[in-house]
Amino acid sequence: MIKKPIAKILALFALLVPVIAVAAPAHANDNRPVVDATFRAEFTNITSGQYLTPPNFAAHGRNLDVFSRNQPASPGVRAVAENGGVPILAEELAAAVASRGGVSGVGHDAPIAPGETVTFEFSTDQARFSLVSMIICTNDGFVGVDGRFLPQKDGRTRTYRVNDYDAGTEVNTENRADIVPAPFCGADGGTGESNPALAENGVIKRHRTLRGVGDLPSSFDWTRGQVAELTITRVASDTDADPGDLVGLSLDNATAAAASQGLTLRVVVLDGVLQPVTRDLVPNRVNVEVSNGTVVAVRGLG
Ligand SMILES: [Ca+2]
Ligand SMILES: [Ca+2]
Repeated sequence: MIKKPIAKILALFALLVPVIAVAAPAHANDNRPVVDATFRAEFTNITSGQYLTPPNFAAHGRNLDVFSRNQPASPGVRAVAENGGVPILAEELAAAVASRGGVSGVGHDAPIAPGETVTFEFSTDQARFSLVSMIICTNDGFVGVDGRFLPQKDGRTRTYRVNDYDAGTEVNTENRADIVPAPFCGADGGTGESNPALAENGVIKRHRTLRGVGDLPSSFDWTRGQVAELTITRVASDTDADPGDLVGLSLDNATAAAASQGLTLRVVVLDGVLQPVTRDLVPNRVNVEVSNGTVVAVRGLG
């Protein structure tokens, strides 16, 4: 029972190798992963009185968790939430996506005023998106998107729920002296450093908005859950490859067609039998099901 599929796989490789070897040089400069797509994000501050830090964002896979409710904030998320430390989180996310895949960045170059919308673009072959932006005139409040899915088809736009969170790292004194020294948080005072005496040692929770316990004016308060809006549009795939076109082709022709799009082909189901495959992820590999020598289904990329 086992010998037959292996023999077929070996035969398949014998079939694949010459075709790919011939086709590869023609695409030496076109080896971008086919699933790379360009996305445009629009991020709007919908408060009446709060500025937001330029949004730190990452597009990533399930192997990266930027933050999670009921979990402690990472050092980078803490730095943003307490002190507007955008570069610190940017460095943390850049290191994370460098080792785990994806792309990260900062969506703007200045604080985002009430009512202002900023637009930024990124390209990625990853499926998920996270964002962190400080509600600046708070102790450790931020808004965030936690690993939500990006639109999967070109032209599609998704609207995201952007929740307000308390990072759980600084006690909410709501005093000007403990808030960052941004002019829009009040003319005098403030600090850009974390005060150990105010360490909260908690976990990320939904923010309860301002409760009026300090000297911050109520003009900085907001309606719970109403801080920012985010939409992301999948503008276009970065190649014109369409793996769906392989269905109906003979294995030979499908292999050649895939190669012409910079893809390699891997048979994961052969005549109804699941094939043993490695679990590595190759962005420009298309996995197909083959029956009687013909591609009958595309089982995804990777
Ligand atoms: Ca998470
Ligand atoms: Ca807090």
